[in-house]
Amino acid sequence: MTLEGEYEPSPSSWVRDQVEAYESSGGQKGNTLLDTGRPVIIVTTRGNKSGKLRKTPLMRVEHNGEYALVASMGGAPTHPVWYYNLVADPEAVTIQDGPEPFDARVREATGEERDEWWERAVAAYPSYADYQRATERQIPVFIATRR
Ligand code: F42
Repeated sequence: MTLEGEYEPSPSSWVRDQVEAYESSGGQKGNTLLDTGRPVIIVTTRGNKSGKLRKTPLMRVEHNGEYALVASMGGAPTHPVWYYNLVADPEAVTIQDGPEPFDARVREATGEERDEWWERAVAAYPSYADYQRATERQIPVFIATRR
């Protein structure tokens, strides 16, 4: 079932603005990370406490119609909150990569599968490797598949 509910914009103005630009232009604007020119997607999750919809731009890491969602948060010591939202409900997720969002489900990658996706993630956005070196936690990688 498509994710429905009240949207609570991010407290970070640059994240909020990027989501607004992306959605209002059908992915024509706000579709890269700042001046890197690297593409982003918009991921919607449900807040695991508030129940509100949270929208998070993430780097676009796509392979055969599936996507990696990399919980890097710039190499911060803790996981981003959206990581916990997805752990709480792996089916409560939509992804927008272009004009229309689609419903997805996620699973956290482990072992060889994570290694393969990590390589793709670093190819798409090399700074992920720096982020992993900057933190002691292993950066989680979800694989998102269309429902
Ligand atoms: N972050 C990444 O981790 N990986 C990426 O590849 C990535 C790319 C990227 C590209 C463009 C861009 O603009 C941002 C990018 N970011 C990337 C940053 C990303 O968009 C997020 O800002 C970042 O990962 C932090 O995620 P967060 O979920 O921790 O967001 C914080 C700032 C946030 O919104 N917090 C909310 C708040 O109000 O403080 C809470 C959101 C929430 O889900 N709350 C829950 C609820 O129930 O509503 C519960 C909260 C709780 O207390 O547990």
